Amino acid sequence: MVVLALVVFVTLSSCSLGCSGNRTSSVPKLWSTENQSMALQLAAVFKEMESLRCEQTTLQQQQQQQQSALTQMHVTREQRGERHEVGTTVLTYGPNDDEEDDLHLSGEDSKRRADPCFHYTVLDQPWRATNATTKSKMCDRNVKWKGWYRLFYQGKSIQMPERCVPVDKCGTHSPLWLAGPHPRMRDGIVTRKVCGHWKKKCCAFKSTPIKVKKCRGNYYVYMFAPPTACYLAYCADINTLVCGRCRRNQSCVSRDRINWRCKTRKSPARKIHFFASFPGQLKGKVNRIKYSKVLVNVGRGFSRRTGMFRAPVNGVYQFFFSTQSANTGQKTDLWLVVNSYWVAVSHTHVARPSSVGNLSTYMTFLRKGALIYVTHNCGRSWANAASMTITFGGSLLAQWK
Ligand SMILES: *[C@@H]1O[C@H](CO)[C@@H](O)[C@H](O)[C@H]1NC(C)=O
Ligand SMILES: *[C@@H]1O[C@H](CO)[C@@H](O)[C@H](O)[C@H]1NC(C)=O
Ligand SMILES: *[C@@H]1O[C@H](CO)[C@@H](O)[C@H](O)[C@H]1NC(C)=O
Ligand SMILES: CC(=O)N[C@H]1CO[C@H](CO)[C@@H](O)[C@@H]1O
Repeated sequence: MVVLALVVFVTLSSCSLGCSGNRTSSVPKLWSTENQSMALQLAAVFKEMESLRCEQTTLQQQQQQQQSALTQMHVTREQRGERHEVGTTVLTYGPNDDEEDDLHLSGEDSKRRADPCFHYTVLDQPWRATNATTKSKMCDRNVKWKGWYRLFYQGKSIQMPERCVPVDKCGTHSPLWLAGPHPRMRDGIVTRKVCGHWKKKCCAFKSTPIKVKKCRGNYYVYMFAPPTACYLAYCADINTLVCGRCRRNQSCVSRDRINWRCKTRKSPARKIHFFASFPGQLKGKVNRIKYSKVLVNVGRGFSRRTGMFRAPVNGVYQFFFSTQSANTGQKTDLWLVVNSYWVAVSHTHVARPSSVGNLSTYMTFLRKGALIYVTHNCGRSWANAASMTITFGGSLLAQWK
C-alpha cells in the first residue's frame, strides 16, 4: 500500500496500548448546543450529500421528460406503418431483426412505437457507396422521402460519410455528405447540414438539412429530404461497414473521419461514499467499533455487520472519524486501522472532567479489497441515537486502474 498523502488533524501525544483511567465517572446527560460544533459539521456533510442526490434525481426526471417529448413528435408518422417505393427499389418497413434488443419488454412498447430506431425504411442501394462509380447518375430530388431510413450496404449496416467525398462517387455527380458529426445517444434527434461536393468545393451545394438519430447497437437513422438540386444523392460511407460489427459496449470512432474502428467504452467511474455512526457509549478497549447506524452507503463498501469498509476498487480514498469523549477527564483515543496498520488517531484529553469532540481525517491510496475500520483504544466515548458524535465515513476521490 502506498501512502500518497496524509492529513491528520491530530498531533500525536503518547498513548500506549494499555491506557487506563477512572471509569466510574458518569457520562454527560446534557447535550448542549455549545458542544455541537462537530456534530453540526458532520450533519452539514450529510445534508450536502442528500441535496446532491436530490439534484441528480431532478435532473434525471427532466431528461426523461425531454426524451419522451422528442419521441412523441414522431408518433403519428410512424404509426401509419406504410410500405412504399423509392425509385425502383422496393423498401420494406423494418422491425430491425438484427437487433436482439429486448423486444419483449411490454413497458417499453409505447416508447418503441414512437422511436424511429425501431421504425425505419431499409435503404440498401449499393450504388450509394462512397467507392461506387456508376455510369447512370442518380438524383435524390426525384425520390419521395418519407419517415426515417437506415443505410445498408448489401445487408450490412453502414452510415453517411462525415467527410467530403470525391465527385462522381455514390452513383451521382455531387455526393452528399453530413457536414457535422453523427449525434451521440443522449443527443436524441438532431438536425444536420448536408453538403454536396462539386468543382473542388466540398460544400458547393448546401443541401436540405436532415434529421439524424443514434440508436442502440451502433447504427443511425436518417430523415432524408429532397436535396436542393440534381444530380445530388445521399452517400453511404463504405469505411463505416466496420461500425456494424461493433459490440454493445463499444463505440465506432474515427480521428480523421476516414478510418473507423470499434472502441470499447470506458465503464463510468465508480461512486463510493459511506457515513455511519455508533449510537451508544464506548468504554476502554473496543477492538472494532460496529457503527450500526448507516446513513450513506453508496457503492456498498461498508458493512454494518462488521463495521468495516472494504475498498471496492483501486483508488484514492478519504476517511474521517470522530468521537466525543465522555465527561471523565480521561484520555480517549480512537485509531483508524488500514490493512491492520494503525494510521491515524482521534485523540482527546482534557485534564478536568468535560466532554470534548475530536475529528480526524486521513487520505490514502488503497487497493481493491483493503480493509478499514476504527478501533477504540482507550478512554470513554459518548453518543446517543441522535448525536452523531462517534462517526466513521469516507469517499472514493479518484479511481485508479
Ligand atoms: C483534538 O485532537 C488534537 C490533536 O490530537 C488535540 O491537539 C486536541 O487537544 C484535541 N481536542 C481536544 C478537545 O482534546
Ligand atoms: C467497395 O467496397 C466494398 C467493401 O469493401 C467492396 O466489396 C466492393 O467491391 C467495393 N467496390 C468497388 C467498386 O470498389
Ligand atoms: C464488452 O462486451 C463483451 C461481450 O459482448 C465482453 O466479452 C467484454 O468483456 C465487454 N467489455 C467490457 C470492457 O465490458
Ligand atoms: C454543556 C457542556 O457540556 N458544556 C461543555 C462544552 O465543552 C466545554 C469544553 O470544551 C466545557 O467546558 C463545557 O462545560
